[in-house]
Amino acid sequence: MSENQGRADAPETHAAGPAAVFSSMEQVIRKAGVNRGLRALARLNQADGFDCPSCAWPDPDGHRAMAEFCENGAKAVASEAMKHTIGREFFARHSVEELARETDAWHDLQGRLAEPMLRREGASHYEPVSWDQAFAILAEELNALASPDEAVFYTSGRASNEAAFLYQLFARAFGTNNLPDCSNMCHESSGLALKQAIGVGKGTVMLEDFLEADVILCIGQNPGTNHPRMLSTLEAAVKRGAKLVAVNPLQEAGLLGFAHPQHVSAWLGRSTPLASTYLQVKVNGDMALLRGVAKQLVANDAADHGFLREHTIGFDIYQESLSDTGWEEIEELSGISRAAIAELAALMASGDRRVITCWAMGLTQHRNAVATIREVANVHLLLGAIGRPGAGLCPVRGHSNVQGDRTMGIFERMPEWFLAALEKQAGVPVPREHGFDTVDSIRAMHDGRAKVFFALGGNFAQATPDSTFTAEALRHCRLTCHVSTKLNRSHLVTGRRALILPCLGRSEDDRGRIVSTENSMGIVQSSQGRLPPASAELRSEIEIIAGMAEAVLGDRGRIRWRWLAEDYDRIRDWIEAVVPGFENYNERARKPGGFHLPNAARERVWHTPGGKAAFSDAPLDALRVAPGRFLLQTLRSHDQFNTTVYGLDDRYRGISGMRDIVFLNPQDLVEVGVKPGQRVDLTSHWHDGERHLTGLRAIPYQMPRGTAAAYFPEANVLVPVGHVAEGSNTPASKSIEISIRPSR
Ligand SMILES: Nc1nc2c(c(=O)[nH]1)N[C@H]1C(S)=C(S)[C@@H](COP(=O)(O)OP(=O)(O)OC[C@H]3O[C@@H](n4cnc5c(=O)[nH]c(N)nc54)[C@H](O)[C@@H]3O)O[C@H]1N2
Ligand SMILES: Nc1nc2c(c(=O)[nH]1)N[C@H]1C(S)=C(S)[C@@H](COP(=O)(O)OP(=O)(O)OC[C@H]3O[C@@H](n4cnc5c(=O)[nH]c(N)nc54)[C@H](O)[C@@H]3O)O[C@H]1N2
Ligand SMILES: [Mo]
Repeated sequence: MSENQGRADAPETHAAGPAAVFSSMEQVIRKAGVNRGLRALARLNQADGFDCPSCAWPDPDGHRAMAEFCENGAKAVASEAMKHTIGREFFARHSVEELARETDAWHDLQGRLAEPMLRREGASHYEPVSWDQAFAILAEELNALASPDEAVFYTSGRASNEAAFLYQLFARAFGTNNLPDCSNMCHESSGLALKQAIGVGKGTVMLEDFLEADVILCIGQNPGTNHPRMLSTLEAAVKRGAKLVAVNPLQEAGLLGFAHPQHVSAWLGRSTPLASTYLQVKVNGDMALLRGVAKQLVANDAADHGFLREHTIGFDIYQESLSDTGWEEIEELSGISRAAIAELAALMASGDRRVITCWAMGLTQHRNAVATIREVANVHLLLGAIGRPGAGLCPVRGHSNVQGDRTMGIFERMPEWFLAALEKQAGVPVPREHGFDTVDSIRAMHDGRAKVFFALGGNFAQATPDSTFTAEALRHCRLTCHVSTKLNRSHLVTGRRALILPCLGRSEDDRGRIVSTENSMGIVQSSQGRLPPASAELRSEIEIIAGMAEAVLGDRGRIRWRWLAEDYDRIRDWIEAVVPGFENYNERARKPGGFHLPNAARERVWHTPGGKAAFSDAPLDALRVAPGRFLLQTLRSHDQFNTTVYGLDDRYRGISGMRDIVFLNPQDLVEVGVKPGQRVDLTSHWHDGERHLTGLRAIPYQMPRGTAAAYFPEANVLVPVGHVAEGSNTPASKSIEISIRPSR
């Protein structure tokens, strides 16, 4: 099918292979140039190089291949290492209004931000501003607030540990815990569910566990696109005899098979089949599926009774809720047959029960996300599949340092022990009242309770729910300020005044200094950029935070910001003094391969209120939509990193040259009354009203009836700001009730 530009062909049946290599090299050379691009790739994820800015999947401990990166890591580096820069001439040529009319892909192509820019009140264009003037404006606006709580300090997950620590220290020394971050929209539900269930908000497995697992579940995750390096791990596990079970409404190529781009066989057209079982669950049907698995495990008397007795609480009540749940309900809500569920339960209980469950946004972005992830934990507790080799829980993080940022205190609700330790180390009072998370921040800006918005990275205007409402919120601010590497929409949806502060990217030389990051499995490693900076005006994030802190706080608090920022070892010494697990930080961060942070649950020590791992007996439910309506999930294409759109292809799903599409079951197309490729209008429904997205092309795809899928961030206009996961306040970006009709 094709219309104007854009084509939909049959989806692929495996991921990577030679096409992945061609696609990444093309991007690298076109954007960064042969020299700069290949130099960057040579240092990517090497022990003495820089941490890949794409995903948070860990690097192999021992041998590293010469090219330890994937297609999408290469695209991320190409985008960051671009040789083109945009400064005063660019912004003089284009008004803010003009720039706002361009697409996200166009923004990314313009090049690296080169110098600090200011949009004055009422001005149509940005103009250059000196760093000192920029800091003075921040000081003027922040110090004019009636309360420090009228400021919001957002973080995206690329900030290094050192930058993140200094940043939260500044926000708290200034007097607020308003530290929302991208995690609030991402794995917040996992963090909360795991904290409740096992006492730590992180996963419990290491890379080596994948080499011992018998069964690996991959639920609500598309690793072929979003964690491509994970495919080599899965391939090795499957070749060794482990079974991979995929749970996903869509058949994703990266779960079906893999052709390792560094192996000759892939170039000969051979791939390794991956998932041996593929359960096309209904959107939001996972809790029912997992409860069905648990019910069957108990019926088979397959529970690990020794583990239950010694390590868990709440099993009795949970067992009652299992018997109270009927198979009909389980089948109806999950869309999976009882027989298939029984088979999965038998597989998981076979042999030594070395089971790993991996998951990502397909579980975290639903109203009942926390309950669903606790159901994952329930199943693992039943099997005793946690805290032993080859078994455990594996939330697969998104941004490369999102986990580290949280460890560093980027969180609106840090626990008392952290705040007390920070206060002691810094010698300044630290506020205790909880701050705003992402959704709260949007509301607070919208209704005037927050007036200054500052972002360390990210693209708040585009990543958040209800783009129209969020844009209004940002426009209500007195000042919006972004520390960024690339132009994005958040620079164009401004408060009364706006600043863009351009910073070094991870691939660039920061006068020889190193920073560090924590990956998805709790390994802390150093990262050192080597490329010459894209512009001489760029500063490191740490220098920018210190410059702002000095201007805003002056002598208040007596923290020597500049002294800390001069030598990052000093910041690491402070981190060591505040955060447990960072003993000899400076020395250990410099060791090749870094070091592991302690993880009590991995040792079967449970830091929960009851001192044991806890079952959850949350009532079983799934989002049901009104008759004739659809459940829409928003997902990533293969050619984007979150809001950064590299291109218009979604190769594995057979899509080229378009993003304005909605995937539907072929029979549902008939029901809506449209042909493949015909335009439809979507309306989302929530009790606060309706939102619209018009003119999407309907693309038939093998997926459960009644469900739909469209791309993030274009479909964010449809996500209601108030429809969030209970407990974690994460926007339910995968559970949007919509109606569909042919465009007129
Ligand atoms: N190249 C690249 N890499 C990335 C990113 C990127 O944008 N591009 N983003 C990074 C970030 S921040 C993150 S958080 C991760 C995101 O990684 P993913 O979570 O893999 O990203 P999504 O595209 O949101 O995919 C969600 C998957 O969940 C499935 N799904 C949706 N709803 C349900 C459901 O109800 N049940 C189940 N079982 N499945 C469901 C979708 O079909 C899809 O396969 O990737 C990180 N890595
Ligand atoms: N509908 C819907 N919405 C979603 C999601 C979804 O699945 N569906 N996913 C959610 C998820 S999982 C996440 S994590 C969020 C992501 O939300 P964000 O983290 O806010 O968004 P990104 O697109 O990752 O941010 C990209 C911008 O970061 C800047 N940047 C890149 N590298 C650096 C750097 O090294 N330093 C600095 N200072 N800036 C840098 C660039 O200017 C770039 O434009 O979006 C969420 N929103
Ligand atoms: Mo994320």
